[in-house]
Amino acid sequence: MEQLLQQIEDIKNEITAAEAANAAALEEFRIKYLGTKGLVKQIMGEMKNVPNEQKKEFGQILNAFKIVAEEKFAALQAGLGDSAETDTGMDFSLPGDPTPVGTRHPLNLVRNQMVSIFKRLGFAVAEGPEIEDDWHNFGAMNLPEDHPARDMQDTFYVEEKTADHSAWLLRTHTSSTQARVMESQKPPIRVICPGRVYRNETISARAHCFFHQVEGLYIDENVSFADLKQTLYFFVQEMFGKEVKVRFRPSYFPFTEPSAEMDISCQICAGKGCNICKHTGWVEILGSGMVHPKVLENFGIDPEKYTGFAFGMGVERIAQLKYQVNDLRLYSQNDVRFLQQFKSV
Ligand code: 2U9
Repeated sequence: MEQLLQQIEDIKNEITAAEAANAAALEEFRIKYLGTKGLVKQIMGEMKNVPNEQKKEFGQILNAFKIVAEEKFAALQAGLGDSAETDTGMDFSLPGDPTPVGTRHPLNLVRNQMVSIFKRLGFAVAEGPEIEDDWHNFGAMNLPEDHPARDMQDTFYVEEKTADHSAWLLRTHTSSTQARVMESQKPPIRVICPGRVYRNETISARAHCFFHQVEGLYIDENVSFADLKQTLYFFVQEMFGKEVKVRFRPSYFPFTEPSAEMDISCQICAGKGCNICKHTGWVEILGSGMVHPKVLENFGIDPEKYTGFAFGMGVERIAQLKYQVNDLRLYSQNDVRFLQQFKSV
């Protein structure tokens, strides 16, 4: 006990005599005496060795000791002045430059939401290459050799067509990825393919040379058009809310038969009529249909045994309806005034 009191007295004297010419010396003082492994903490730790009847008295001595160290630190700090300027001439007390926090791109937000809805229905997610060959993009999808979509005016070709009609191109839909899934898997197949696709269009508010799709494919025994309708109805209810109404219109795609386009009640005017729905109360959001038997045959799948449905939709279109984005160019201009609006989404 005697020895401990003498030690405290010595340290107190050391503290009283201490000086700090700069911020570094001040920090050294703090670490030596007040830090988590500092002398004040060390001495405090001796409390457990003090006999019970002396604990009260020793506690008071310890407290006074701690206050001496703290007050000296405050005095040294005050002595250095407000700026806490160091030898390096840098003022660490100045507030830092704010780092702007980025936001998720609206197309990523909507794509993620779409993917998560279909995942809940048991769809797997597949991604594939953006540079494709003629077969996976067109041939396998039952697009005839003279189909206008294959025209240079509609498709970006990376390489000229060769004599055997093979060519490299930028995929015009993500169906090419579904083709790759069908090549490597046997039914049942339940997959969605999100991704960027390219079309040779003049850029305007309503058209762009690239956009994003989510396509879906479900092949199994006894898959019916009723399954297609219910799946897509579930999707729009999750995406736009339970109040949404749907209608199907007959359509034509080379890769599906029968084919249908789906409209939903206009989310902007709740079906009353506005510019977005051209005063019809309905807006088209996707194309769909039963997979054409020829497409199944292309992958060695027996159309007598298996049936399937497929659908495709544009992510930009869904985002437009959800967030009222009326110019496609906004998605790729990287204007922070546009992007920051999706901060809290
Ligand atoms: C396989 C078989 C069939 C995918 C489908 C559509 C209908 C469709 C468009 C919607 C708007 C493209 O983004 S968009 O311009 N898509 O209308 N897509 S059925 O059909 C498939 C896919 C894969 C093996």
